Amino acid sequence: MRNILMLQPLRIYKRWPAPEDFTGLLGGTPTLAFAQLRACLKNYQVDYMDGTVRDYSLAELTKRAQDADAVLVNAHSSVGALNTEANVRHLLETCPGKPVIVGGHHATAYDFEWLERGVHFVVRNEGERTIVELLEAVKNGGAVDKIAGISWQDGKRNFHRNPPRPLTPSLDELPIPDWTIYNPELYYLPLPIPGYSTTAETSRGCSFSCKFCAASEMWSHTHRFKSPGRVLEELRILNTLGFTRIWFSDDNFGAEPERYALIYEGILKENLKFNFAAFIRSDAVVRSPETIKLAYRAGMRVALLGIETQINRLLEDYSKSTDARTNLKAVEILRETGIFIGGFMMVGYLDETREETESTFRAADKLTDYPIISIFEPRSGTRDFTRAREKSDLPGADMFYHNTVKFIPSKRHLLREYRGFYRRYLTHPKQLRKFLSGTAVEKAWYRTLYKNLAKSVFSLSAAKILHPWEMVRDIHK
Ligand code: B12
Repeated sequence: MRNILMLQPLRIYKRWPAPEDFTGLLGGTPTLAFAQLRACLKNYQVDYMDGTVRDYSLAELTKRAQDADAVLVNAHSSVGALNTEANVRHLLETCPGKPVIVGGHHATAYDFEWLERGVHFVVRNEGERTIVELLEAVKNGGAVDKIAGISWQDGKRNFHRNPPRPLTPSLDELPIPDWTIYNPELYYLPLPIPGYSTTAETSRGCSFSCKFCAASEMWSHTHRFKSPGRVLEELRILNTLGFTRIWFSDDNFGAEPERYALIYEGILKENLKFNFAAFIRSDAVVRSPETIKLAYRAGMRVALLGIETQINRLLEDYSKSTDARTNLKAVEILRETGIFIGGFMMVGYLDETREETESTFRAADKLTDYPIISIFEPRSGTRDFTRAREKSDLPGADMFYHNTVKFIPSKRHLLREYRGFYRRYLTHPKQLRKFLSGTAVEKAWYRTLYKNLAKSVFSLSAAKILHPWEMVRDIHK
């Protein structure tokens, strides 16, 4: 076995008039997972397809899967699960017997559900060492029952969950991701610097325990950092390859300001050229305003700030370990520094009142340069999933799928308000001003947003018009 197909599933189901994946409106970034896994699998020929940034036909998927000895599929989220499943079914039908291996956040949370849907192996949690052992075993027809971190089915369709694999103690031990598997022309981040866009990572996990967060569960609430030297080594390679716009995948970027100050100083000293966006907590911003200023000089242009709400009762209920005052302070610091705030906000939390929801919509408008509002969804594995299930307040039995149209029953009415908010927001003259004559980041951000929104709205098909807002099958051939 020498050839592998790495697959970011095709969008067989699409939604209209707005796409199901709102973040996708702001450009395209690859998952880092495949660059990282590819670096561990140097002895294999790797083909890569990313259905989030290109429309491939199913015939092309069949052909490329048939040419491979195994197919590795990224199962990322409940929102993407329907597409991922459609891809998997297609592979199983057109390439019988070909090993189909899924991994990622969603696959980890729903391993047996994926086995039920026919995949042969699920790689849970961290994939680097597991995939090497698994492919070796598959190649040699060896036993898989001792491979830590996989779930699998035997010939009689009995499902097995092997013990978990301990996390790699130091991220510096991982090979440098191989970004050359991505066609850089296909990706785009709305940042003003010229050059290619991609994803990189300085740390993995988060030691906080927000009740709604599935990501920190994935890494058992640990937070591991790459050393500043290692991060700089990766950044040097990225610049050499022409990548200048970086989306850091870290769930809690900048958590230890001293460490990040060394990275920013290194970027400046070595004259590396970047603009970057990162997910950052308010308390990390407030802890060291000086480091934020340094971050700006090193290229931080967008902070994806986890504000959620300005209601302290709710912040406490989430176990967010921060408060409204810290959020406000963080916004002040970022604004003063000139960093664009993509503010993550959440409405529709379990027992949130209407007044609280309205206040969060108002705060979203006030505290962010662009509000990224989610209607609360209880994700499997989180404490909130258990809470919602106890109250029978789940939109779907197990949340394997989530279509961003159906929310928890007690908050279904919010969808109208949510759409109304964005309709008003996106047509408000102040946004149009940013689009036409804002700062360089504002222009890049709003132009990308409006262009992609228009593309989505005009991607009409009979099925979409008949079932607006639902996921409809879009490509068949
Ligand atoms: C980049 C990114 C995106 C990009 C690109 C996604 C893509 N093309 O895959 C975009 C912007 C498109 C995106 C969109 C969304 N995303 Co996103 N995204 C991320 C982000 C920030 C980084 C992913 C990454 O590169 N991580 C770094 C790599 C190294 O880690 P990893 O992905 O976990 O991969 C490791 C293992 O999981 C495993 N692995 C992963 N895949 C595979 C596959 C195989 C075969 C194997 C063997 C192993 C394996 O091995 C890797 C190395 O150990 C993560 C947050 C995060 N920190 O991971 C969220 C995250 C994955 N996204 C999330 C969500 C919810 C979404 C959206 C639903 C958001 C929205 N409401 O619009 C959409 C859904 C898109 C869709 N249609 O599915 C959640 C998923 C949570 C969950 N359990 O459901 C996360 C965890 C963010 C969060 N904190 O909530 N996303």
